[in-house]
Amino acid sequence: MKKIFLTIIAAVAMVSMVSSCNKPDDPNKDPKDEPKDEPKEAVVIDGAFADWAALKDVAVAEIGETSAYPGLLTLKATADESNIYVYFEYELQEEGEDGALQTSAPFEIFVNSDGNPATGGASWLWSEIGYEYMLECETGFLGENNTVRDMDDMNIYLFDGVDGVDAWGEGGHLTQQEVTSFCESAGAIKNGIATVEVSFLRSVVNANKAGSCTLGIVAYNGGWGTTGVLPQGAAAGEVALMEVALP
Ligand SMILES: [Ca+2]
Repeated sequence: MKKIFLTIIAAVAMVSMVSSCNKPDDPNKDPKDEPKDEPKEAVVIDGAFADWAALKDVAVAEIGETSAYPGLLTLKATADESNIYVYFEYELQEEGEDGALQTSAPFEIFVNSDGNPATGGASWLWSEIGYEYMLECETGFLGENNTVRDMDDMNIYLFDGVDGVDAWGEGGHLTQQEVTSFCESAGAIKNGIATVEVSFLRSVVNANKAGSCTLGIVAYNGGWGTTGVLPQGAAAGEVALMEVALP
């Protein structure tokens, strides 16, 4: 009986030792490190493109067999609660008489952020547009040594002219917006084809409501000659902008 009693005491002592080591909270753990319930971004802007291939809800426009502006090959776009994401593939074009490839590639993204083609600016590039905002990368996506540069100098313009008028026509007007840190970009160039991904905040183009917007992209060479347009038919101006669902 005494032996059994001692065994029980030993067992109780062991259990209490174990429980004293098993502290409920780790004092070295910062509560700020706990994962939060923030929604996961639809696309990570890192110059790797597997996440685009895996997207379920993505809008796509591709170049046709005949095109007056063949530089842009593919345009994709998607959105999550915070951002609109744009992906494009661009084949570098010859520039000048010596046949050398372009060394500068500016581009613009036109966003009809209310989805209504009757409001906002017009353009010769698409049949229905009504864009509220234009994002412009004046320096372009080409970096040194055949790379895609970080486009932290992208500008954003509000069309605040007369509805249905071209920005450079009578009654047209663009106002540069005083916003910074609204976009991210990354990309890579392989065999003369640049693949680029850009994201920008929905709030800066006033596309906060669920529904859809439409957008299109135009690319240029160093002399601002138009080299690529998507969406595009056989010629620019034949098709409407591409619709992107906004969750
Ligand atoms: Ca509009």
